[in-house]
Amino acid sequence: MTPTATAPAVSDPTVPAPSSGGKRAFITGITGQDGAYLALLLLSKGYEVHGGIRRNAQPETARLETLGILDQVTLHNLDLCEMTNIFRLVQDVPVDEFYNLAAQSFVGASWDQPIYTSDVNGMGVVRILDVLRTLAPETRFYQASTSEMFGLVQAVPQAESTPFYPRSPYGAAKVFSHYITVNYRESFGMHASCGILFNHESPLRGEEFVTRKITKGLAKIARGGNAPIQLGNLSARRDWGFAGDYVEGMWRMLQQDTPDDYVLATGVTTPIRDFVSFAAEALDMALDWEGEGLDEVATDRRSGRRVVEVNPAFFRPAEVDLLVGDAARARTKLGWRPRVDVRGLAGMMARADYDAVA
Ligand code: NAP
Ligand code: G4F
Repeated sequence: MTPTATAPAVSDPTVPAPSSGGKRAFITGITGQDGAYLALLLLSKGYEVHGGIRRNAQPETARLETLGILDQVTLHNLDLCEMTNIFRLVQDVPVDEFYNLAAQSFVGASWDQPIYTSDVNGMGVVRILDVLRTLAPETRFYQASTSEMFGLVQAVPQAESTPFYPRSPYGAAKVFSHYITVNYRESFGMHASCGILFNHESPLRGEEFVTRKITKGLAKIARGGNAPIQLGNLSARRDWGFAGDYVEGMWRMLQQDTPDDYVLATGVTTPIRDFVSFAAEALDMALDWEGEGLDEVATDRRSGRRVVEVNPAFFRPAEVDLLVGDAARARTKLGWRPRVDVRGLAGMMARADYDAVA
């Protein structure tokens, strides 16, 4: 099938080896937030970009379309639960770099789907690693590890050497995939690196994540809606950066002579409550916070409208209260630095949602 702007190209025939000029990369999870930004980055660097897409009645290509690159990437059917998909893919599409971004990525859902989450986020990774070591051991591999592995944090800030203490089935599965990647590197000499990424967001963020839920909810209110945003734990703190900056760090990891693990983070941690206020400011709202616990609310001083209410339905069985990362290794060895701070990020997302609601 030929790639078009409307129908994803799902290519099954064998793809010849890359030409001597540019590199070729494969991205699992190319339809997600990070996958779309990484594809854009690699295309800008002259890569031939291939990616995995799950068979769906309605293929999820909206982010690739938004970035204007759907017709520049080649998509292949791939589900990480299906070993045969991975085997055929690695056999048929030789690549220089393989970025594994696919995951059941929503922490909250991982308590409802712990086995599925463990299969995709844990076993899915060892499936890829074992096929690569068998068929294409020279391929450079990136694993999407996460600050969620630190969970009940054992040190502040968190660096590569900080012990893990995951607090969700998602985090536990990611600890497995992190260590199995390290193990394949050490056992088989593979060029396999893990990026321990702290939260990174963008206008392409999934709407179930708290930042996007906030900016979309605020945009609707700013456009005249009257439904307050229902949130859970307002006091949890996250180290939020911009996804576009973080994919640059992923790429830099695979350009190193020696594979390693790297934290990517801003080093600044912000409560959910403050993220709401920053995003509201960008839409000319000024929030007053009153009450405590389940009775806490935010009201827009200018319009008098209720903007946020607490809803216990969004509390989690176990919480990660404080994440803040130390990205010194990435700064020193990769020359990586985030360019967008949390206030700029909240404003960028709020304005994008405001424009989209119009
Ligand atoms: P995302 O937007 O939710 O994207 C996840 C991608 O994985 C989607 O393309 C999804 O495909 C795909 N996927 C899900 N299950 C799959 C399966 N069984 N087989 C193949 N593909 C599957 O997530 P993201 O924010 O871009 O995150 C990218 C990666 O980084 C994830 O591994 C996540 O756990 C990790 N991470 C994210 C952050 C963050 O703050 N964003 C921080 C640390 C680590 P569909 O489009 O079909 O659903
Ligand atoms: O936006 P969140 O759902 O992101 P979370 O759980 O930090 O996970 C994200 O970042 C991880 C990196 O640390 C990634 F590995 C993972 O894939 C994902 O990208 O929730 C952030 C915080 C939590 O403490 C949550 O309890 O926001 C709190 N929160 C409060 N109210 C809410 C809500 N979260 C969501 N999703 N929805 C709420 O209404």
